Amino acid sequence: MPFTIDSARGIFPKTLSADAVPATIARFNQLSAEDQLAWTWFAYLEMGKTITVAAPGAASMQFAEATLNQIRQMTFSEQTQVMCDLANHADTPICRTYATWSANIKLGFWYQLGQWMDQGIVAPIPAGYQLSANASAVLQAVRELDQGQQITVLRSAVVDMGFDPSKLGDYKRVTEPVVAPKEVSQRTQVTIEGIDNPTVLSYMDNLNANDFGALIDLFAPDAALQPPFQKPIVGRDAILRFFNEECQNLKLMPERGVAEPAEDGYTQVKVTGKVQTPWFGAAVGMNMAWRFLLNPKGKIFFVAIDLLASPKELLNLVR
Ligand code: 45D
Repeated sequence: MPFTIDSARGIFPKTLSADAVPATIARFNQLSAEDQLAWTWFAYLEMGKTITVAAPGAASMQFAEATLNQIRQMTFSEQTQVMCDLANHADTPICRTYATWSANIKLGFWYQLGQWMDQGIVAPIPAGYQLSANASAVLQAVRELDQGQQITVLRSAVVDMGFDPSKLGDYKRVTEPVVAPKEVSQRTQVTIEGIDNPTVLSYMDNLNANDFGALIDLFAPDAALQPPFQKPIVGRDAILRFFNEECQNLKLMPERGVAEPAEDGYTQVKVTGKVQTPWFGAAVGMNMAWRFLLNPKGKIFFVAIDLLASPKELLNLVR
């Protein structure tokens, strides 16, 4: 039977992903809006003790500027209301605007609000705010995660806020401009112990170079890419859009892998290693796996990217 996207998702089934991340996010989503905001504030403060967010590029802020300035002019109680509305997915103009933003713009927006809360320009979390027992338990749960998992929980808290984009109807997505691919002289080449497959090596090198044109050429027309804890993104157009919107300036540092023939002339490849996001740079190396299924022509039919349960998983290449 030929592979389908659904069956491809099951390659290398022994890969242990960080289930604690969706579990923590589900618990976070059960909290009240006030608790969610306070929780995020405390989690962010705690993280700041060990890792700092790199100031985002000017670009991501510029697109949120009008909304940020609008909030800056408000009274403290209006500001608190806006933040609660965002956590409540309310139907307000600001929540609708928020829903049109790419993940990076949402992160840049909250990064700025966080700075302003710190400086007293935006309503802070009230001194002495008591988290509910549930929220404290969720905070304890996030403390027990590794840093790569912590920043993933925080990112998802931010990305899921605002009005539900699927209820917006037709709208224009607001995203950062696409950066130019790196000059050939600036590019680096990965080496992966156990892997000489040219498609897999080019995938890593083109993503590191922000060369999404060359990258998408490695994919079959009916391909799918499955980001951590998400459903597969299907088709080259949708994958290319995802690369342009969410994958700029990532640093992939694959370490080792295994390649072997699969049914019908396909090849399955698992690679493990680290990934850095521009938000935290070298301060946070996320432990990741890539599970590729290449078609007989050597094009990517499917690739899943998993956040791993523990560093031990970096050595797990069993089928
Ligand atoms: O509510 O091969 C306050 C793919 C309090 C592509 C706040 C990939 C109130 C293919 C603190 C102000 C992309 C899949 C909020 C590879 C409040 C591929 C603010 C993987 C919200 C490898 C909070 C890429 C703030 C990966 C400012 C895995 C929070 C990328 C900021 C992962 C949180 C990137 C930030 C991650 C989180 C980035 C900046 C996990 C950033 C996380």
